Amino acid sequence: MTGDDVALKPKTVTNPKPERPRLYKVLLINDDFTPREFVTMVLKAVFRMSEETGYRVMMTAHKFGSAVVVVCTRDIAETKAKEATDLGKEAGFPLMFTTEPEE
Ligand code: TYC
Repeated sequence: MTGDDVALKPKTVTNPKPERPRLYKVLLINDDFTPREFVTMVLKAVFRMSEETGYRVMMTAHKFGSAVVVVCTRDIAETKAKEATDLGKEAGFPLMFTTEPEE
């Protein structure tokens, strides 16, 4: 037997498109203790925001309870959220950044 007579299964999926990686939001959560200036400083340091953008995002969380800081891959979102939360912890503040998948 040479194998020449084996019927090949027709290909059903031609060139499947590569899946786009799922995106995650980093959320800033309001609290009653972390000073506004400190929150703005963390947003500038970790998320490279300008003073104006950092202040605006901080005030959005302050008024509404939370604010979207950035949308990115899961890996980057989790690393940045931890880095920013740790800065608050080191300074003795309950500042919290969380991540969640985008719809
Ligand atoms: N609510 C805080 C205060 O009045 C400031 C603050 C804003 C804290 C946003 C956390 O995510 C936050 N000092």
